Amino acid sequence: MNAPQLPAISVDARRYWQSVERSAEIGLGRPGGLARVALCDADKSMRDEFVAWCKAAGCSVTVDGVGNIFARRAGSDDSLPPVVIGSHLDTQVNGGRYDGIVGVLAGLEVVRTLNDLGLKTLRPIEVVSWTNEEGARFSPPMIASGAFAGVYKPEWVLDRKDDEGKRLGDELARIGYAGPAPVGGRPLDAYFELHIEQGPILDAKGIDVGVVTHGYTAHGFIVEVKGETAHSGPWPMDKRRNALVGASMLAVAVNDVGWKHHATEGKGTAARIVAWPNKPGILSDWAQFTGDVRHEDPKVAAQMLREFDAAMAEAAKRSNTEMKVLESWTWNAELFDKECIGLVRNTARSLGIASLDLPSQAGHDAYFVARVAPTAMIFTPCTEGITHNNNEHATLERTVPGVNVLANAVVRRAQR
Ligand code: HGY
Ligand code: MN
Ligand code: MN
Repeated sequence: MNAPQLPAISVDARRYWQSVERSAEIGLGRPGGLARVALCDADKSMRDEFVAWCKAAGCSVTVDGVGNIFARRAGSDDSLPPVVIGSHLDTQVNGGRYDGIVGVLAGLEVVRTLNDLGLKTLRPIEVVSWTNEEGARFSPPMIASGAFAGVYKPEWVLDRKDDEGKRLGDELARIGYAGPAPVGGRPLDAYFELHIEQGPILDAKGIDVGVVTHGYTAHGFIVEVKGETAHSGPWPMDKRRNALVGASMLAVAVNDVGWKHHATEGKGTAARIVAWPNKPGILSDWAQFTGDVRHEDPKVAAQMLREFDAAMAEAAKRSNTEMKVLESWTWNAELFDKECIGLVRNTARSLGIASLDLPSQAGHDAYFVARVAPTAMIFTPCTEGITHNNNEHATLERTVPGVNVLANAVVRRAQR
């Protein structure tokens, strides 16, 4: 069914970067950063802006039941499954202005460039912005791409609550993005995600394009700790059941597991502790601990999880509390598609753009989409790998080569 290959295309760098800079004005956080957490008012403003841009570029826009936004550019044979480009527009609480955003807006720029050139691809092209990739407000991360991939049920996603008890589904309705489209269950020809590397390698090596060959396996968990309130003063140490102490022991334990595997780039993260009553003068009888362990080798990641589980049993004993894993999630990306990876690598070569194969240590929506469609990722440099921090930095000059590789790889894929 192959259609004739189209000539190599170049995106409009200035226009692309203006869109990135406009996004950087919506949901300001600390100086230079963003705090555009999922489904807040700023996320609504950014969604509205993105939808307006897509419609102005002639796309039809649909929103699914968990707020994923799909902007579609028709193909000459519109019955064919689309080639999809995507990432996320929500940010961490102290987020940067590039994480996720450069990928969604790269997809929009591909559409705009094809419009400029009057080129029609055989297959439709869609640009997607996934809801709540970060998981900063609603846990777990990547929840909406997970629903699209059938990993989570939409009802379960809609019932997730934030720290104020607000329900994800209600917040979607409040901002006008509780969409009518079914969540997932439709074929995609392929999915490509451009994302900043969130590591130092490309920046340090002066290479502008990363070909992501695989992802680290991550095991995330939320542990509930139950104890007993008591007076901080008279209550004897040997009778104490302080849930805050139990959760703190878990924080140290996951950090120790990370250090134990540091030599092979293993990571152990203590991400969050909440406790009640968490007040002076009284011991806490409830706590929740969130963390994760990660490793490039799935077998070592599993070993790290076992080590954490053993430490949890020890911590429960030492703190005289009850501990239970409330929730857990696993990401890995050995599922990235060899043909799509090869297409990215060969496209870079044909454009004379140097590239480097490397793994992803951060989780991405592509990890879940890879379970339902051939998927590949393209990394672009971020300065010193700084990310999830308002000092996250990227440049037009070192990002646009990746956008051109994306554009040409997608067009080639959309012609077959
Ligand atoms: O946690 C992660 O790696 C992703 O950024 N949510
Ligand atoms: Mn991201
Ligand atoms: Mn992120």
